[in-house]
Amino acid sequence: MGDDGMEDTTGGMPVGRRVVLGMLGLGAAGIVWGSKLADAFSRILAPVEAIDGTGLTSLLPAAGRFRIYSVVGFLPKRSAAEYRLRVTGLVDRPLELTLADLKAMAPTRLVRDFQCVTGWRVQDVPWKGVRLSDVLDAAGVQAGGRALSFKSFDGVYTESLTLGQARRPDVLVAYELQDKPVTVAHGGPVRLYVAPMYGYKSCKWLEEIEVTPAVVEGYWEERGYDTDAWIGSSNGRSDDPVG
Ligand SMILES: Nc1nc2c(c(=O)[nH]1)N[C@H]1C(S)=C(S)[C@@H](COP(=O)(O)O)O[C@H]1N2
Ligand SMILES: [Mo]
Repeated sequence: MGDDGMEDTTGGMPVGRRVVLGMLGLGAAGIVWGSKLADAFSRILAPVEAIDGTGLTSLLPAAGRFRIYSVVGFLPKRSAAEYRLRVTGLVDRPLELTLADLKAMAPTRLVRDFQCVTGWRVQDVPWKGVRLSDVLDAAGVQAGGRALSFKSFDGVYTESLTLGQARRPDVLVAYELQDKPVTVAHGGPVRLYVAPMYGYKSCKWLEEIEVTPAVVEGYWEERGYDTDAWIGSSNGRSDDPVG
């Protein structure tokens, strides 16, 4: 199967997973598709979903697996070798971290669901990376710092967290997804993973973390989505919480 297909979320039990998906009535399509085909389908849909304000595309039969989102309508690429993560703003030591620098820091692996605010959820996804709080400690947050502004190297997407939210142990600067390097489609080489919040907080293609004196609203917040995007208690939704 492909690099972000169902089998990757099963922990080595693809058949059991398929049976469960079938019993949940998620549709034959999700079972029969090879993930290559499903991935291609997701890629074709990505630009459509990205501009779909109605959420209608989420009715298409791809439940239980990731859809690939990019608000710019393409997938920005940066190689592992050229990748840098900058930590800027109200910090004692501005940082420019390579992927090797990140991997040299204490790793954390979490297995948590991923839930998009449009309704789809992928269960038990393994994530690995560095705790955002460790990155912040390396830079040294100054007294006036209250929040973080995240920027993507797609050139458009931004996100935010308060410092309190960012320091949770289930918020990662992630370089592995499903126990493999985060693919380009999923926001690699490095993306954010904010376990307890809706997927839009998990900024893909992460290139800068700026420590700010107050929350700076991100791309989707400017378009009406909640800034404190707790799964199950924001955006008018009642999904099961994660974390
Ligand atoms: N840079 C960037 N990050 C992003 C997005 C995006 O369009 N661009 N979409 C967000 C939304 S709404 C979701 S649900 C997840 C989807 O992650 P995936 O594309 O790996 O499935 O990424 C989030 N991070
Ligand atoms: Mo989303």
